[in-house]
This record gives sequence, structure tokens and C-alpha cells, in this order.
Amino acid sequence: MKSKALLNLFRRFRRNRDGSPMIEFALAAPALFLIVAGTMELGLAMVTNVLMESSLREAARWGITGQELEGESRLEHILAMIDRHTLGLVDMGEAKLQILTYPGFDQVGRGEEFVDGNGNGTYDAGETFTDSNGNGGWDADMGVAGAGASGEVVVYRILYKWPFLTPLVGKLVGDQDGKLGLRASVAVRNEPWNGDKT
Ligand SMILES: [Ca+2]
Ligand SMILES: [Ca+2]
Repeated sequence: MKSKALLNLFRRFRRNRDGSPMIEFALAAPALFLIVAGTMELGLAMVTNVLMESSLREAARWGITGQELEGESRLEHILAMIDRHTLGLVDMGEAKLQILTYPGFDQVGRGEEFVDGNGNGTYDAGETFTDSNGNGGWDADMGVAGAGASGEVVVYRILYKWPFLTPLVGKLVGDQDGKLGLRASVAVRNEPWNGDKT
């Protein structure tokens, strides 16, 4: 008898389509808020990424002219340009800006030449190498920090870890640290402002 009463109760519960809209909304609201906030934040992060790319292009366009400004280094001016063009969406104190110079486009991101004495495919201490960037050691990337001299190839890279305002969204779509890595890069050749041949 007891199980029959329970079965009846269950059937009544199943048939019951009444519900308090307020309670249903209260149950669905957190998920809804998360979807709306997450979509808005991801949109803002995408806009920021586009601004980072365009700001790098602007900075590089200025950088290739080799202009010198009074009381401000070229690098300082480039940083200020990126800061201005990203409309305050990028915390320049947290962003990592890398400006590396190479003799030509072929050398971009390449390691310095070496003689693989022990034949293991990688450079090991003691093996003979060509110190292309002249810093006294072997480098896996021969780029030299700086906006480069006349006619040199310069690569501008920026990495910014987008800190989510809604940490739960960051946990769902961000990296391990709960942030979203936004990246942009551009490679240009400096103009021959010294009259050098490139
Ligand atoms: Ca080796
Ligand atoms: Ca070196």
C-alpha cells in the first residue's frame, strides 16, 4: 500500500505543470547571467585583440621611419602609441611587448648557426656557433632587442593575458591561470633612413 501511495504521488508530481515563475527564474538566472556576461566579455576580448593588432601596425609604421623624438626614446614612443591605440583596454604594465631586430626576413625567429658536434640535433655548450647578434652566447632566437637600425627587419610582438571580470567564464574558456592569452605580431623592414642599401 505504501509503495502504491508513493507511486500516486510521483504520478501527480509528473502531471503537475504549475510552477512559480519567480522560483524558476531564480533557478535559471545564474546560468543566464553567466552566458550573457561571458558572451560580452569574450566580445570585448576579441575587440581588444583587434586593437592590439592595429596598434602594432601603427607602431611599426612609425618605427620604420627611424624618427627620433626629443626627450623620448623610440621604444618609449612605440609603447605610448600602443597604449593610446588600445583605448585603455590593455594594461601596459601587464602586457609583454617584444621588439626584436634581424638582419633579414629569413632570419626571423631562427637560432644562431652552430656545428652540431655530438650530432644530437640541438646546440650543446662547447659546440662551435656563429654569434650573429654578438652577445657572446648561443641564442635559440638570434633577434636583438630594439627597434632596429636603418634597413633592418623588426618584429613587434605583444602578449596580453586578458583577466576575466567573471572568473567563472575564465575558468571555462581561459588558460590554466584563468586568463585568455591575446597575441599579435607584425614584421616590417625599416626604411633606409641613412641612405643605406637594403
Ligand atoms: Ca649538439
Ligand atoms: Ca648570440
